[in-house]
Amino acid sequence: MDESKKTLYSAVQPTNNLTIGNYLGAIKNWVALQENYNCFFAIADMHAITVRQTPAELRQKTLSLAALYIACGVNPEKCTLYVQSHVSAHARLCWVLNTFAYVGEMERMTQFKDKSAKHADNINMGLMDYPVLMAADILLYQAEVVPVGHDQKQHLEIARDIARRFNNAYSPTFTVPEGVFMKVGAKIGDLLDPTKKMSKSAENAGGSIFLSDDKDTVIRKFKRAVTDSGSEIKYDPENKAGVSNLLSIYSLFTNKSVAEAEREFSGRGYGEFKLAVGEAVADKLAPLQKEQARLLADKEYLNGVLKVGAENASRTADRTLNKVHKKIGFYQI
Ligand code: ATP
Ligand code: LTN
Repeated sequence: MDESKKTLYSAVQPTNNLTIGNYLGAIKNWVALQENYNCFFAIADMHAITVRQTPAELRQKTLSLAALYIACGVNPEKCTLYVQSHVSAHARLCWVLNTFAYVGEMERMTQFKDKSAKHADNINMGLMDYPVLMAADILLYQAEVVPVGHDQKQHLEIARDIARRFNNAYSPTFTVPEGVFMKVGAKIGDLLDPTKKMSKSAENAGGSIFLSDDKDTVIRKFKRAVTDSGSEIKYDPENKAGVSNLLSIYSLFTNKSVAEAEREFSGRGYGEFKLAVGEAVADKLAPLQKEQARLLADKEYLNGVLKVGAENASRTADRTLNKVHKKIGFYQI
């Protein structure tokens, strides 16, 4: 590990298929950041079980997400890629941090309220404890930087609060992390209701583009995307949420600025514009899907990456956990 570099941490849950929202809001940025930071990228399977999962599917999705990270450009030679449940320090630090988190503040979390409403038959303690486990993830690695989508902002604030509370109660122990949110891309909207975030688990799959969608599906979904009244292709999220969302997606997939994209489509119709966005996205997804499939066929390689990843992660995580155990007064032999 290069000690002169800052540490960066992020994770995605292996639930459902990933959408282009997850890609643009999170994974795509990791690839650029991995050059300048010591990166830890986890597959958050412990978070995933806060909503009931089918065991065989969870197993398969975990491996599939590992392959996707690598297919997107995450380089296991440059960063630590691992499965959260393989590193026992996460659960152990989470327990300690639970005593620094308050029930009231957990109940007020937007995601907890949303997920409780959605899964009213299973409002389990894990769902409420989700932000504390996330704090444990980040704090174990003394991460300074955490790139996530906008929806995780509240959880990141809690992680910062917990770090400060612990540091104040004992002595400086945890680095207080900073969230990193991209200006464009941190909040990709649903294609059918652009004011809502595009989600893996949306009720209507027509509003989400999955990274696994084939070209026909991608084009069909973009053709049905809602646009706004008027006919101008202009970035104006307040008044033109649909068009602005499509411009963001186009800009991020083609690496052109939003202004360039506006110029490119000026004077052209919505139909033509939506088709062009669909084509641009589908063309980028095809090679990604192919590479993911190739990697998934080589399970031995993926297992090797995850094994080394868990060993590296454990080394760093155990160091922090030991410190914490000492500070709180757990008896050491
Ligand atoms: P679910 O809908 O199942 O709750 P999710 O789509 O929110 O899941 P997560 O695994 O919770 O996915 O999030 C993975 C990463 O993707 C996080 O950094 C999150 O902020 C980001 N992300 C999720 N949805 C979007 C979106 N629509 N736009 C930008 N970033 C997003
Ligand atoms: N809750 C996050 C996934 C996640 C995460 C983390 C992100 C779990 N642990 C630590 C950043 C840092 C989500 O995106 N839904």
